[in-house]
Amino acid sequence: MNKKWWHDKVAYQIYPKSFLDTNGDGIGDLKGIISKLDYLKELGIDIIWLSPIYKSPFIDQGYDISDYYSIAKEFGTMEDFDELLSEAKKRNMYIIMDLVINHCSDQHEWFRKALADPDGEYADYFYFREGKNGNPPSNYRSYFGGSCWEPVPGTDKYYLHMFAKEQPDLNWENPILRQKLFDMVNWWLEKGLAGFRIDAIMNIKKDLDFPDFGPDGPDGLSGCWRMIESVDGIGELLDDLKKNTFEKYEAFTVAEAFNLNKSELNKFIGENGYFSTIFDFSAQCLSDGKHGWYDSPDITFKKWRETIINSQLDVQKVGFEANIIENHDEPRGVSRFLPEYARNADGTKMLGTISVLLRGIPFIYQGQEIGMQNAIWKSVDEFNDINTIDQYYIARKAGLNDTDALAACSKMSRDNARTPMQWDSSKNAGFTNGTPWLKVNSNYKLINVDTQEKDSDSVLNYYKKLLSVRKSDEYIETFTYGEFIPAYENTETVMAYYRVFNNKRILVIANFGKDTATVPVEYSFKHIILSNKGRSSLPTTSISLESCEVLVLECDN
Ligand code: TEU
Ligand code: CA
Repeated sequence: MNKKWWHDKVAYQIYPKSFLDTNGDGIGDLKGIISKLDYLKELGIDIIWLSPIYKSPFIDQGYDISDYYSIAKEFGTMEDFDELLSEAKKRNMYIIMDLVINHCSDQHEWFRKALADPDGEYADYFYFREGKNGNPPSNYRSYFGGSCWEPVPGTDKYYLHMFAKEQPDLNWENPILRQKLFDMVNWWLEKGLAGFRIDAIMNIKKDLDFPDFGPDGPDGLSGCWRMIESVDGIGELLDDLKKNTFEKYEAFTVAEAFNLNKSELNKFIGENGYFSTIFDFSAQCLSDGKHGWYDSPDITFKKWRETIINSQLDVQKVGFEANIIENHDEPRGVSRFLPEYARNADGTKMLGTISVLLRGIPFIYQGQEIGMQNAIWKSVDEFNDINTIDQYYIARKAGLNDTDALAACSKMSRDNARTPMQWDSSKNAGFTNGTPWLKVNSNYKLINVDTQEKDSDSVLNYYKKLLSVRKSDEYIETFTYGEFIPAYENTETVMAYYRVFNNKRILVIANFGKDTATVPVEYSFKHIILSNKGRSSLPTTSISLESCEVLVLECDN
């Protein structure tokens, strides 16, 4: 395998709106990010992914871009952005941006021009289609509810939007549009960007027949995702994208690509794949409900363990996946993957260790390093997210009362990860002097950066150790390239794996159970690399792990 510059890096996702506000408007900004670069450097971060910071009406928090070449005024200016790039560079850190090219905002000039002349060239930047017998062209439900088709005023046509109606889908079949997108990507790469996280990329290839599917909900519609799941030909588009942009710059790209088959992995993330890496969402997908969040199943430990293990085994034959426990679309990992008795500092460290030492690129989401948790939501009015509000009404329509619908949304809401970053125990968790755009989690006095910096035993200080171990001269190759070998799979509560490279073998082992778990030693141990409970003596014949205990051990290979 040819080594790439990003193979051994650790990444961190910033959700700018909720990171740090420096001018009191209640919205995080670029100056806030710049002021925390040293914090991130010290944590052990190399690559920073910024969720969208482009000009936007913020219908979907910036995932609706109205100008790909400007910075949203809420976040600052292009000068601020250039400063961020150069300050990151000084610290040997890399900035990647979100690339949202399946759709743009309805306020983008392309879409305005398309509406102004529905038969003109800009209409062909989008999917404008005639209706069928007074109905939309097909029966698709968008991800955020309602039909995917919105009437084009003054015509008998509709335009396609797989997300909100303010997010019209871009027509990737149009070579002129493609070239404009490539030019834009190259413009940012020329500026010194290290790469992109690529949004909803599986959505760019449509079935141009737009066939109807059998209804799958009481609204009589069928999820639009069925169309993209059943169409071929995305590969050519992705290859074209890569060859015209990323490849020339050795850019690092991480795609949001759901539902890939094993057999497609090589094309996506193999040596000559379309992308550097893709996120492993397999554990997140375990809570997909059949009809929505209200029927989302609980995740059992065994299912979660099996899912992570299978995914690691499949991917390591091919390339690298990006490992997460949470992101801006998902609930907090601690609240989701840990049983209630484990949602404490030890459990948080344990979950972090298992995730960060997997084979692949670790992505840490802001606040994960201090163990931020889901918020307690008291009313649907507290949510801001378009998706959450839609899911609340889906639950109500399915017959749930307010309390149960709210509980379903509280468990799954994207706003759980979007509450402001908890910096200290002062008002608004030190996030803003003004009124935060989304409420601060009420636990901020217990969980915040400042308190944890002062406590040598904190989650934050543990994460620092964890990342420095992963990146240490001694172990970096093992954790980067080492084979992943699952261990103790037949136990009830132990999640464990070896990482093996050349003459080094490391065991990562954790007990997710409520009681102590004991397993026999398979390889004798040399040295404890990491322990979340301050263990200092090496296990000899058996390993007994307390509840929520994790150990990283170097073995005699
Ligand atoms: O998410 C795309 C995506 O995966 C959604 O279909 C997802 O299933 C949905 O958000 C469930 O909550 C990306 C971004 O990460 C998300 O924040 C945006 O809202 C979306 O694209 C549209 O740009
Ligand atoms: Ca601000």
